[in-house]
Amino acid sequence: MFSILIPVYNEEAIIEANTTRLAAYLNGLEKPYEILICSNGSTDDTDRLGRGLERDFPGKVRFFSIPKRGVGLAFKKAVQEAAYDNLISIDVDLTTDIKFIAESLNLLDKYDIVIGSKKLGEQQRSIVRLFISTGFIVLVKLLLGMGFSDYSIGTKAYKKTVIKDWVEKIDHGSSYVIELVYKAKKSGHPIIEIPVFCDDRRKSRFNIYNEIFYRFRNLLRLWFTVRLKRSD
Ligand SMILES: Nc1nc2c(ncn2[C@@H]2O[C@H](COP(=O)(O)OP(=O)(O)OP(=O)(O)O)[C@@H](O)[C@H]2O)c(=O)[nH]1
Ligand SMILES: [Mg+2]
Repeated sequence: MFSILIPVYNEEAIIEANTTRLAAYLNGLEKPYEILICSNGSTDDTDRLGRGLERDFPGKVRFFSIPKRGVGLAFKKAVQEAAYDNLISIDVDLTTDIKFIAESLNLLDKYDIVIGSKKLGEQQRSIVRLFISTGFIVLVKLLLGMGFSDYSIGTKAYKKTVIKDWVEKIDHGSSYVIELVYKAKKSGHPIIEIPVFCDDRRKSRFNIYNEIFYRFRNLLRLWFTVRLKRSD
């Protein structure tokens, strides 16, 4: 039993076809599931199409649209609404191999977080994005001593019972992944990282410069909080 969590923002071009493809794959796994799609008030036709998907896949697809911007808020809403303990987060572009879903589902029997890592697998992404994510991974290692190699929002799996209290306090943007992984690691929860294969050459929904500034600021904030606690 599992819940698939998908944040969407202005995805009218792909939301229908990709949700349909995903549902076909999930039906093949022969386990109860639900797909929770959450938009932050998209300005294109995403919300209308999302509600249509709810009607087309009754009991399987649920769609939410929340007015406040921020992918972290969409994640929080989906976690609060999820019916199952196994949560798997993926991007709607399905640019990362969806086999991650079956693999992570098995691993959630033993682990509380499964990190799908593009760096351990293979990735076709722009040089700029590769460079920025590598820089971020190095900084996380330096500042927090945490050596995982993918903190993007997609292809991550979580036990809801483990993260649900922390999720109430996560930030509004994409930094929630690092916050949750850090808290889980610090409290001794088993975490595993596995390779994923990604071919993502479309333009990102995130503004790359805002994202760099935002992620760096939040990483420093987390580092600072950790240091303050250590010197208590
Ligand atoms: N709800 C919501 N979803 C968002 C927002 N921004 C992006 N998304 C969704 O987040 C997912 C990932 O977005 P992408 O544009 O594919 O991100 P990416 O740059 O390829 O991601 P990386 O793997 O980090 O390189 C997609 O399903 C987007 O629709 C947002 O502000 N709110
Ligand atoms: Mg993408």
